[in-house]
Amino acid sequence: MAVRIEQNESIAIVTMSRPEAFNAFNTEQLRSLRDAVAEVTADREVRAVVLTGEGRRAFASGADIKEMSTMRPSEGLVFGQLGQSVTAAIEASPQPWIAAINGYALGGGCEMALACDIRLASENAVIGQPEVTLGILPGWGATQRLPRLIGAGLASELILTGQRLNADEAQRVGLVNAVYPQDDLLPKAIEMAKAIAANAPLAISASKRAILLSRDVDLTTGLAYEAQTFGLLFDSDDQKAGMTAFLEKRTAEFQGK
Ligand code: CO8
Repeated sequence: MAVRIEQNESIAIVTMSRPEAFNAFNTEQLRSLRDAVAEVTADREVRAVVLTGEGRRAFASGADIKEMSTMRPSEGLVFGQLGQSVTAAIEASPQPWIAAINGYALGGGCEMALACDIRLASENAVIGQPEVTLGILPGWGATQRLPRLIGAGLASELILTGQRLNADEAQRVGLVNAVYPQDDLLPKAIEMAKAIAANAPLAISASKRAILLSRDVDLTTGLAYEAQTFGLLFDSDDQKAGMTAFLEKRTAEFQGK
């Protein structure tokens, strides 16, 4: 199976598995990831998702260079749109996604991580956008998401030089939040996912949406959206459950309603 989904309590772990090519995305692998994203997104039992790569060396080494090497413009467009539909689906998912970057995250691999809400890395991670060294540009969102994450100057340097960052450099520029030894990465990502999953699901997905919106709108519009959403959450059972539990000095059980 090219993309595996495992359930761990209310967490889904999605593993991109094409180890013979460092988990590179050919069309089949992209479709498998698209289907996996759709499956976990539709599963109301899943409250947070960890995305990682098979093995100890790669998260994903990017789009499949062999498959791309013979593409004509129309095929490149379709391939680009397919990859963009996956990154868009990760962002549109109500659950937060944590990328556990366990090795190479290059090109499209980095772009999948950029579509996630939070990025953690192993000490051996190598992250970059080497597309211009291949005569193309990042096609699954890095020209748009990377500048929004780390600023236009640093994003330009990474994309235009094709330079690869090690884990510490990636953390320094804010591309990843934390760096762990390889064996600790997945447990740490799962721990963070479970901490998120213990919170109110509607509040989590509303927060995710508002944070994503902050990239695209001015402050006044964003604050108006925040206030509207804040008000709407008072119509949820979870708001009553959370505040009642606080007042009764116990832990809340959230139903996502
Ligand atoms: N595509 C296809 N095969 C790959 C890829 C890849 N991206 N990466 C690795 N492989 C394969 C190798 O060809 C090799 O296969 P084989 O054993 O059959 O020769 C196998 O994986 C192992 O690779 P290496 O022998 O090269 O292993 P190393 O440890 O020496 O190096 C690296 C590992 C550093 C990951 C190296 O393989 C590498 O640099 N790979 C390419 C990384 C890259 O440039 N990625 C960006 C690709 S472009 C992209 O992602 C664009 C996204 C947007 C597309 C939009 C389309 C319109």
